[in-house]
Amino acid sequence: MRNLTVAAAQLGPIQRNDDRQSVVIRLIDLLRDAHSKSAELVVFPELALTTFFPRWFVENISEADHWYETEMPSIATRPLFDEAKKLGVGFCLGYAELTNTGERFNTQILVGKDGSIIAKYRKVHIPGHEHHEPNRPFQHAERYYFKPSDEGFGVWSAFGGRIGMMICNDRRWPESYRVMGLQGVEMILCGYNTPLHYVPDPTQDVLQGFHNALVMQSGAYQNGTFVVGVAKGGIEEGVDSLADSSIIAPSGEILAKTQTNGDEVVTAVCDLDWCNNYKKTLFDFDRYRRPEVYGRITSQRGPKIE
Ligand code: CDT
Repeated sequence: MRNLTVAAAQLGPIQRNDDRQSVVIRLIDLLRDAHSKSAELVVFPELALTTFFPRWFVENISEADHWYETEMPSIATRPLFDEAKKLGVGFCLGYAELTNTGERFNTQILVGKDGSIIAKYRKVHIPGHEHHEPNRPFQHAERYYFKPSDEGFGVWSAFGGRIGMMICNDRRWPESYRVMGLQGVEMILCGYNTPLHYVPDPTQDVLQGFHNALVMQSGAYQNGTFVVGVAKGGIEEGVDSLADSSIIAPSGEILAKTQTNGDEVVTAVCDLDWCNNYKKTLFDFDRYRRPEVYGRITSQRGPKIE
């Protein structure tokens, strides 16, 4: 047995005027709650320090600079790092990153029990649109605010296992899980902000919870890995977002799920050896995969009808 107790630390909404200090106080409260439930690793959502600012468009992107972090830990987040180190718990945190060369990424970090940054992941699949779409009830201009990362999906030896990261829309793409599966991933950490109203096709609105569970449970099962999906849910600046944070086993079963759409912690004891029940049987990649017939997956982007 290789037990790792993980916490999904869901956030309720962060409004536009909530400053970093007030958000960090909430994160520390969640961290303490998770620690009291024996968590060793606490997973926070995507863009966990600010409101989901891509819902607004600004003509000059530098007007949005204040939503981004230029260093980590920053002055505002230092107390979270200090508290985690004091308690001896690791955490995973999503935030907007502005690099010193002016690049903007949707980023998530993995922090060890000693407070040091083990790994950084930058979102690969950037959804939404790049230009202002004034007819929408709200914008989803992630493609304006974030550059898609070319660094891909890493997996790191940490917390006694093989840990990978992805962010929100990445969870809808089977390639995200598989690239990590091929590096022996045992637990994937994923923060998300998912508006319940999908403007391009509102027929999907009532299916948001179903689709969220569908992709993460399938990805877990098909790659023999735990998946920890963590929401920023509730009504943020008038936009209602999915909660349903969950911890999913390599069997595809949900081990723990939040019940509210506010700040809430759920935990599960994850035996990482459970992954081998799948990795060494049905999904023994070395034995059963056929990469020689999967060429189209990496050689083309969209469908080619011949
Ligand atoms: N944050 C994020 O990636 N959200 C998307 C919303 C749908 S695309 C407008 C998601 O896949 O949940």
